[in-house]
Parts: sequence; C-alpha cells; structure tokens
Amino acid sequence: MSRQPRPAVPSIDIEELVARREPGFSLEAPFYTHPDVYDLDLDAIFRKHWLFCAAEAEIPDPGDYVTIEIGATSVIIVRDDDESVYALHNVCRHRGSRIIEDACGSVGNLVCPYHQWTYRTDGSLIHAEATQEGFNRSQFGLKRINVRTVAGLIFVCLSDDPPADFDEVASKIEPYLTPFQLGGLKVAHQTDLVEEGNWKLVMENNRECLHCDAGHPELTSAYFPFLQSDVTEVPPRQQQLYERYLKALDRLAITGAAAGIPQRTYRELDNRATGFRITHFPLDGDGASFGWDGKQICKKLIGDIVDPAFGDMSLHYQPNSWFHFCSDHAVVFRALPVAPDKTIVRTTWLVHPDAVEGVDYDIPTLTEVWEATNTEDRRFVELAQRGATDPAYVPGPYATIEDDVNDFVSWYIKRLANHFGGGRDHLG
Ligand code: 3BY
Ligand code: FES
Ligand code: FE
Repeated sequence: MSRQPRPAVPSIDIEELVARREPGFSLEAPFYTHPDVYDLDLDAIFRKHWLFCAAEAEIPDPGDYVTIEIGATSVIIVRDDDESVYALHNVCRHRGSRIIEDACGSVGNLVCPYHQWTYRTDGSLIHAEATQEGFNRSQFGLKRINVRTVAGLIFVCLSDDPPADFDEVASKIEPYLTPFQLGGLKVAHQTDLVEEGNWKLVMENNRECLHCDAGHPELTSAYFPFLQSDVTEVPPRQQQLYERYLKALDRLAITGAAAGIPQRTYRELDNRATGFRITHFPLDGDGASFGWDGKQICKKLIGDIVDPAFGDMSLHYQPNSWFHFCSDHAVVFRALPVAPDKTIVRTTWLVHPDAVEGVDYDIPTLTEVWEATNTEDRRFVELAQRGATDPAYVPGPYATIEDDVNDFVSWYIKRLANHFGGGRDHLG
C-alpha cells in the first residue's frame, strides 16, 4: 500500500501577522498553533533572551547539575568545585554525543558515555583516549553558555550577544531577593506539569487574575480580599489586618539590610528586552503564608525575615517564569515550550535549609494552594488552546485588569519585530 503524504501545513507570513497585531486584543490563531511560529519563538525569544532556568538550591554542592532542554538545545547547569555555576552545551566535542541524559544528578567530572572523553565541571577537557599527535585538549572544552546568578536564581542566555539590560534588571530585583537568602534554601518539593497549550497561553494566563475569583478558590482565600491599588477600597472589617500588613512590610527585613526589602512596585514588562514586574500583596488571616488561614506552613522562617505578616512578594519575569516569596517558603515557576501546543511548567518549593519534613512542614500542606492553582490553570490553558485551534476563533479584547497580558503580548510582538529587523530597535 502506498503511503499517503501528510497534508502540508499552510505556510503563513509571520512578519505580516506581527505588523498587523492589534494592541488590546489577543493574538491571531497562528501565534498559538502554527509550527513556523513555534520555531520562530525558539529563535527569537528562547535563544535570544535571558531565561530563568533553576534555583541555586537545586544544585547545592559541587558536581550537582540539572539539564534543561530549550528546543533542540540541551544545557547542563553545573556547580563547579569552586562553587561557581557554569552552563555548558550538552554536546561532546569528540563526535557530538549527548553527555548527560538525566534531568539532574551529581558528578565528579562530566564523562561522555560514548568514548569517555572527560570534562571538568567548568567544561575543560581533561581526558581523551588515543588522540592524534599534536592534539590540543585546551581547544576541545565543552562550549560555554552565558550564565548569571541573581540572589540565588540562575539565568542563562543561549545568544552570544545577550540583551544588555539584564544588568539593570538584576540590580533592580536583587535588593528584593537577597534578604530571602534563596541560594541557601532547600528544595522541599518539585513538580513538572505538562500543559497541552502554547507557552504564550501559559504566560498570558499567569499575567492576569481576572480568572481568579471563579477559577482559584484556594488562591483567592489565601490572598487578602482583592483590592485595587487604593487603600480606601479596603473594606472596614479588613482595615486592621491591612494595617498589620503595612507594618510588617515596613519591618520587612531587617538583619543586615538597613533599608529592608524595598516596598515599591516595579512594572517594566513591556519597555525593555528583559521584562519584569515585582510587587507586594497581602495575604489573608495571619498574612504569613499560603495556607487557608494565612498561618505559617513551615515552622522556620527563611532568610532575614522577622515579622512574617508581610504577605506575598511576587516576581513576574519574561519570557518564562514567575515567583512567590513569603515568610516561610518560596515558590518558583518555570515554563518551557516543548511543542507548539505543549509546555512544561516546573514548580519548585523552597524552605529553610534546616527545616525537617514531618516536623517543620509537610508536603501536602506546603504545596496545597499552588498545586491546586496549577491544576486549575492547566485547565484554562488547555481550554484556551482548544479555542485558538477552532476555526471560529478570532482575537478578543482584553479587560481593564488584563494590562499585564497586553504588556506580555506587546513585549512578545516587539521582540519578533526586533528579530525581523535584525535586532535594531530601541529595546536592544
Ligand atoms: O502567579 C501569579 O502571580 C498569578 C497572579 C495570581 C494568580 N496567578 C497565578
Ligand atoms: Fe563523546 Fe566520543 S562522542 S567521547
Ligand atoms: Fe491562574
């Protein structure tokens, strides 16, 4: 029986789609469904920008590594003997075999399974059998990738010419993060959720809480009743709690950090190559953690925190992550695309290094709110993907409180325009 050729995917003009994007509206369907857009996203976004990859707490000791897959590119993130972090291409310099197959682990050296070329954790080649005369080991180290650690968070950029504004962003977010001492925390739990949706739908869903009241009962009961920016909107019966939150915010920090954790909100999602937003928001009840009553869910406070009632500090980072920090734990989220309609969301819960499971915290209580929220969000992402795949789909208008979705999409469109223009726009 002769094989039927697969129907070709109709080709599209992505530059034209970028040029006609209507601000204030969701994107046209091919941005969420078409394999050419997916390939372009990998090139123009994921191979060009600083990506959040892992928390330093995931590789606490020399030789510890995690691998991450960015499209076809496999990256080894490894802690060297001198404690510094390297990002290396996972491709042997002999005949190209993949070196590390596991997602995480610990090594003395990096040994290629094929013919045992052996590399130090800084990528330098230290052993190769039966080499030709004149072979110079120093020329055949593993290729290095740009890597930066910011207060315990690891970022990599696959481009040889990374966005220059990362330094400025790092210096803005560092004072917020340093008092949590993230680098010294312990991974209490980690999950990978496969979401059947385009990575942009995952990010868009994360950038709004219009769906929270109806969609996230656990999260909305953990947060202080939602308020817009104006304090006068706090209901009278919540005034006392709110004042306590403000006091805790004032006292945030403290040991060693004279000025404390900054309180101001930065909202710079759309005006630069490395978009981010950092903000504080109160939690309900005791205001200390993501539990039903706002009580601590780990007995040990993290970092320099002395007054736990400051609620939640969140960081939204483009293109691929978001973070929540409170008094007794931090939750770190990383999205990576694996297909036009598939994204993996990794969630990592970090606690005090001396916190003991079963004594200071238990996993179901620690993870309950964000596990439930993730599962609910996965459904929304999958519904949105199915809608975008339906021929009836047309872009729809954002609500007034979907500004951050609009900013994410505008940022994305500018990055594609920048890519088509050869990188010559004002965003760098
Ligand atoms: O993680 C976030 O920051 C967004 C906003 C609140 C709910 N959502 C998951
Ligand atoms: Fe790695 Fe040969 S391909 S040692
Ligand atoms: Fe959500």
